[in-house]
Amino acid sequence: MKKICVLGLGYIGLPTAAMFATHGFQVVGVDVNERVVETLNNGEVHIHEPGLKTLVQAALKSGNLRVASKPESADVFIIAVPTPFREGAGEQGGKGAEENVALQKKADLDYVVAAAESIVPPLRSGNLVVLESTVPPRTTVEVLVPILERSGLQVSRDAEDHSPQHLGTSAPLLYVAHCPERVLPGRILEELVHNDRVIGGVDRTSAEMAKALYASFVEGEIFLTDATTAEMVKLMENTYRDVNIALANEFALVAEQLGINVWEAIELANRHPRVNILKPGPGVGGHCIAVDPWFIVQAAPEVTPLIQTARRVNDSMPAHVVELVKQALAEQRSGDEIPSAPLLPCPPARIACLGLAYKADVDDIRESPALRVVEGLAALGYELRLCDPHVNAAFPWPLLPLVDAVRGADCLVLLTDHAEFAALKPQVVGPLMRHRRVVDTRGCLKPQEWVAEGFQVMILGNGKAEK
Ligand code: SAJ
Repeated sequence: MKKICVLGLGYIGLPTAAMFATHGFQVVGVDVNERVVETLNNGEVHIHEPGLKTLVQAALKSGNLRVASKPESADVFIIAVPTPFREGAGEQGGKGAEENVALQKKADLDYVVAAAESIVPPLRSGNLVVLESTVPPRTTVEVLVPILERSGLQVSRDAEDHSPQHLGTSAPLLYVAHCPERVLPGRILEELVHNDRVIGGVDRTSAEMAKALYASFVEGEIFLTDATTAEMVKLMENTYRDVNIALANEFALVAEQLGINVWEAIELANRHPRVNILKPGPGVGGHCIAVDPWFIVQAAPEVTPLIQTARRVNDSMPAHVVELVKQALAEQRSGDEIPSAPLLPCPPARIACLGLAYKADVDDIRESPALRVVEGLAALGYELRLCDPHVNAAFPWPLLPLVDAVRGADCLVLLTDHAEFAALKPQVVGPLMRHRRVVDTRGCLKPQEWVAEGFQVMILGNGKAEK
């Protein structure tokens, strides 16, 4: 039985390890975080994802999946560690270029480098190393390969490579490929199996070996290319989505000024057979789409104004939501007795922020625009109550069950379209509130229902008054 060592037991590494273990491989899952190792060894799972706990428990029970804190010798190594970004000043070109990229964010490859270095000692001739982490173009060939070759083994570059460096070498070989993950949080297990995969080999043999491996459970098609193209494909997918969302957000801002409803307009525009505009919202979060476009920018800052602008448009949305909330609270209506503008004498307006996760029905708060909105509202002096039934984390403000978060509130701000929130009934929350105001940043409430219950309703991207 082939043995696979998976480095990084996060959102991608853990499901991948469990999937291989339930498809006939002996798998060692490695994580440097002792708490993750301990949790899994106790039969618990630290990530909320439909079906994952059952799959991991089955894999552990079968004996095919073991969890450890250090890598060990194997036939295949899969690196699935995070690649966060760090803020950095641009390094390229003249003064204009520097200004342009001054706020650029760059890939932090420390985890990838550390994972690669950790497998140098156990590497053996004939091993295949697969990088799944999303990385800037050329990372596989320029960063990963040189680290792996410190083992004394040479990375295979097919016989067609007649460069003097490789001609006649008899050093034992390693095979290296990039196989970017493409699964959607919330649907990871289903997409791991059914999505098509792109595999980029440092050479063709490496790509073919990786294909044979993934074909054990992937039912989608597997396409082969070179490693750098595979890196770029992955980044292009997420950048395409980011730019599309930025366009939707820009349309939302225009719609607010022009007095039209962007949600209605997008729905109608999408009836065109070749148009598919995504949804506006409070911004783009998560560990992928808000991060990956910067990896392309970092590789080519001078020729990526569109990608950079899209990032900035999406990053500007939380501040826009704060403005909407201020406006909603500034509109005094008959029956309003308390000061609702920020920083007025006590009591300040009380806001219930519904949703902290970066998107619906997940527990992940990484890069979540909801948190930026919460911080912006807090900075204005509002009294905040937070609610997110999926999230369990510490915040400087109380994280409460829905009823407690809503009780006594002067305004609800819906930040994440979790199913629980989309199904909220104004008849239920209205009587608990001090004032009936709601700001919907996801366009998921039915405004007429709320207006009928006496709510003042504000919807991001809707410039039409809801009456
Ligand atoms: N969002 C909008 N409007 C939309 C769609 C999304 O504002 O119409 C926001 C979401 O609320 C969220 C963010 O964008 O804050 C990203 O959510 P998402 O569901 O679009 O994507 P992710 O980050 O959960 O997963 C993406 C996926 N990539 C693509 O769809 C091209 C997934 O397939 C990738 O595997 C994943 O990134 C990754 O790991 O790279």
